[in-house]
Amino acid sequence: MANLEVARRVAAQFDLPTQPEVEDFQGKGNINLDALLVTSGEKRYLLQRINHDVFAMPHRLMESMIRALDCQRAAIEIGHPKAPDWRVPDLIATREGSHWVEEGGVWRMMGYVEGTYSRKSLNDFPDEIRLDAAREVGRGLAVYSDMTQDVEAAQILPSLPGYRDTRLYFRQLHAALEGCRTLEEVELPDDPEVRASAEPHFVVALTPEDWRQRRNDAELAPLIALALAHEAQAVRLQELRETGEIRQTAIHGDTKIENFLFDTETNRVVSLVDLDTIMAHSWLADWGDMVRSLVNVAGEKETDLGKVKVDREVYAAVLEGFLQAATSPTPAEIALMPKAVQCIALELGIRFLADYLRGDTYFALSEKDPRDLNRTRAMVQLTLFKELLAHESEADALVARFRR
Ligand code: GN1
Ligand code: MG
Repeated sequence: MANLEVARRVAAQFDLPTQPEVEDFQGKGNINLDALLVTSGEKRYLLQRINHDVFAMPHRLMESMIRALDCQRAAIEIGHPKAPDWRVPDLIATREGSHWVEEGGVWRMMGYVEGTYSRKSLNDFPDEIRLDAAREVGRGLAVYSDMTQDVEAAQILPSLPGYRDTRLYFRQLHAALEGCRTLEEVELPDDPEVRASAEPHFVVALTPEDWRQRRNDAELAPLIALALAHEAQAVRLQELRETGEIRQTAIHGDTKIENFLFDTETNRVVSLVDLDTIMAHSWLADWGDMVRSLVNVAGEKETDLGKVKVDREVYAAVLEGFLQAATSPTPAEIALMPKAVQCIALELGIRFLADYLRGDTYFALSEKDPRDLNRTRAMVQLTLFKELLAHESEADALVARFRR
């Protein structure tokens, strides 16, 4: 982590009204751990250093992000009918007119979207608005996707090659399960960019003893077996994209609940933030990621697996909110909505699992985190996957009910 001194020096290079004050930001994500809240004059800003260990191409990330911001702004200017209250965060330029500062990595600053809040779980909402919030998140994704539909998927250069590449994640899981310690032992991807960004996450970074202990964990065994038994199903979404049966658009790439901003007054979703992972993929990935995060009201770090369930009412509400507002999904894509949720829960489950087994190289732990955090996260997502399988026919019926 960069220290506060560095952050202050970086903050001072942005074009702000007065000498900025810098403090740690509480709402950081799992990847960009250098996140600071900056106050200057009356306004607040978010300063972040893009984690170079994960995002090897931060300039591409910034380019795609700027495109998505510009597209949303353009949609608002022409009066997008579904989003009278949509808010787009400002990207703050430096005094030299650049969009970022390079100092031990790439730093960017965004205006803080005032008058909004975000939550890590639907359980954090008062009961009486919980289902409205789920509906709102569904509507919010549909609106965001509409507004950014002019971002051409073909022009987006991946900021994180290999991200949401289910096949690659399974290869990494197999390498971690086998305890591979050198790149010679693993099946690396052919694409040189994907290889460069994925390589560090193919080999075990634990002592042989620690690895053995994690690998022989009896509680993990049934979940590992479940994941491996569904490998072919998980890769299905990817295959359908490759054959063109489902379309590729520029998706958001990280649509968990905490990236949706709610208006403090109206409790409507008015923004979708964290534009680090814009990429060519199917909107079904955004849908799946959003739903797997919403229906598990216990959250991503629950240690009591008995609490990890599919909240039926929430599933119905988010589906209704999304399908009522979405304009572009094809019938073939709509039919895949329940499967897509399963795919993303399983995919995320094996990403956490592989990372735990090899020694937390990707989802790095901060000093405050428990040492087995990625084990917990893996167990939550894989348990959720199991619950989603059991809920599939109900989900299919809901899709049939809400599709127009
Ligand atoms: C990571 O860093 P954050 O919290 O925005 C991850 C997502 C996962 C999410 C799970 C680039 O997002 O894919 O769904 O954690 N982002 C990346 O909490 O890997
Ligand atoms: Mg993110």
